[in-house]
Amino acid sequence: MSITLPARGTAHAVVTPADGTVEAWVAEVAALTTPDQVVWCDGSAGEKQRLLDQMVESGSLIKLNEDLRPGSYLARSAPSDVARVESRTFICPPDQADAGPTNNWRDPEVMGEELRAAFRGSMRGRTMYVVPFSMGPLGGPISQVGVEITDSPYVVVSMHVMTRVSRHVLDLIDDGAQWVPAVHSVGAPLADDEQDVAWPCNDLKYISHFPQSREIWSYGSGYGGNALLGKKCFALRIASAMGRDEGWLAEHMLLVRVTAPTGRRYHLAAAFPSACGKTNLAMLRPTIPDWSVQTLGDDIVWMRPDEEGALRAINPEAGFFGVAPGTGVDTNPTAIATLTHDVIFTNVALTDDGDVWWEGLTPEPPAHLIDWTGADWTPDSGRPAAHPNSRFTVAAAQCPTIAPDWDDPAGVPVDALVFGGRRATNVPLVTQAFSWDHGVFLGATISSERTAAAEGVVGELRRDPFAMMPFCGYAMPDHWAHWLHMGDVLAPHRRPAIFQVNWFRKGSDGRFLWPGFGENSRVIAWMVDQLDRSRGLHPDGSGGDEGATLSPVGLVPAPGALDVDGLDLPEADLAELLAVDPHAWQAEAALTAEFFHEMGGVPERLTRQLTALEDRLSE
Ligand code: GTP
Ligand code: SPV
Ligand code: MN
Repeated sequence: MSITLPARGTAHAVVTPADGTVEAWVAEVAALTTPDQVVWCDGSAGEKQRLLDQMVESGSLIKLNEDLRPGSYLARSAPSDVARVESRTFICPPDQADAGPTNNWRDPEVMGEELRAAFRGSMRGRTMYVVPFSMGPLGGPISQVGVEITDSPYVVVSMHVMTRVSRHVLDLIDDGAQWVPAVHSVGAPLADDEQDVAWPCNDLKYISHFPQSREIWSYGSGYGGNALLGKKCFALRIASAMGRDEGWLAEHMLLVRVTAPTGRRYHLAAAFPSACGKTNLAMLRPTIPDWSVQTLGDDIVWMRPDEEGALRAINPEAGFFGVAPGTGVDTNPTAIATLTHDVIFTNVALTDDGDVWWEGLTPEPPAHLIDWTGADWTPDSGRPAAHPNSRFTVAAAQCPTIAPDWDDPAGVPVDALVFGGRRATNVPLVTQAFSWDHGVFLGATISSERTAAAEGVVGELRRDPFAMMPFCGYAMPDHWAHWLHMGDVLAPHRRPAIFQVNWFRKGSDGRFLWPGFGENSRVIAWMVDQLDRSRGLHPDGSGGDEGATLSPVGLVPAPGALDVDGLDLPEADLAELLAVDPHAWQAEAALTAEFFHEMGGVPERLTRQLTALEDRLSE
């Protein structure tokens, strides 16, 4: 039997298994954390149901009304454990420079020591579950496998939905597949006869990543990206470092297939910061006739150059962990249709008839609810009934717009890459990059208003390059260099076009200028039109740029090129949506110069892009 150690033979960070086997590693983790029992999971429906029933029994899940929301459950977290904790997220390569200027770095040996102390006895009184999982279809050429150890049954059932949990993963590892060991504990050991709480967690938290040994150790939180370790920890932070080493990309992106009225298909991968509309765009229902969108993924994309020099993409996840508030029939009817059965809701409100509610689900709130904290709520309570970062966990397969081939291991060829953020000012509704390098510059300089998906002041503007600020497992400027390099590897005629969008621009009166949601299909249609032109496929027979006009920040739709037919959009609003104010942009460019300076080590190809922008602005 041939077995490879997770990181090409690198020493483990926290425990040292006798050999490279999963069994030895599990034994070491059990010796450290001292659970009552160890259960190896198989990913079966029976296993999931047993755990769900057990959690209902113990009071950590509420079973929803079987007639209204079959197979569905509500979890309420501790009020201190409601989102990712970036301040306690650590990237621990041996050399601090590899973590870069934006990550919290700790020396791996020091972190190993701290983690050993935290995890010692941390599973006492609990069951330790061993969850073998695949990110991407099992055994696929772009897929990767891992094993999560957790003492949280909520995490196990969530992993069932979000990843492919299977014993076959262990066979792949036996056959030599590289694998990511991931250890999670809620950090709440139980003394003899101590009664458990509904949502155990610890005020002390560690979300620690070891890119060199490709290990993850997470302590103290049971929530989302902190605890479902296949998601942000593996599929973004560890995978981005793998991608740097192995020549691929792991990105915070949605993935869709757009079919135009011509019948031609286009694949778009789009990066937006957390809670900025990836799920909405992934499930877009076009408002313009004869266009359709199929969903491939809503949060993470892995992309690799193929033999033809195209960029092939998969969604490594198997489910959606989506933001509930703001999801309603008007904004995302597809999500509403996805959520009719077999959903785990976390931190939404409970209705009197045993169903769920959140702000934005219906225009009028019910007269009475139990809010996400378990307290009585009425519309005049003066606080939201659902937590702003409340979420649903649901299988991708039950989304009505899921592409029939969404789990094809070979993935899809990407035609366009899109970067976006939440910007009330300056950033136009849509722009196209002049070149790959300019597109990488757009990605590198995204800034966005903070949302409730992580701790921090909501609304505050922050840089979020590639929407990866919280998720890049290595130095951000190196990530940009890697993107530049990937562009060089791709065949010029297969290299995706790059766009930037902003659905969130506001008028001076504070309202959104763009209707958004399904109407975003109009912007997609313009992008597709641009792709057709560049490929000589446009009906007017030209490969020219009649669809676009030059602005200092990129190509913007030419007058009349963006289809706004039937939209109640005043001419002035459209102008404002596409406007580029040179003075405001000079200030943006100055901030970008400052940002690049703070980052240090910015690739010269990007500083040249900044200079070119400054030149265009002063023309
Ligand atoms: P993560 O799962 O946190 O990575 O985020 P996400 O990008 O998938 O977030 P999601 O799609 O759930 O974004 C939800 C928020 O974006 C809600 O507040 C929506 O109302 C808002 N949103 C999404 N699309 C649009 C849009 O086109 N216009 C406007 N104004 N808001 C939008
Ligand atoms: C995000 O915050 O970008 C999410 C949710 O997708 S979590 O998985 O909790 O990170
Ligand atoms: Mn996300």
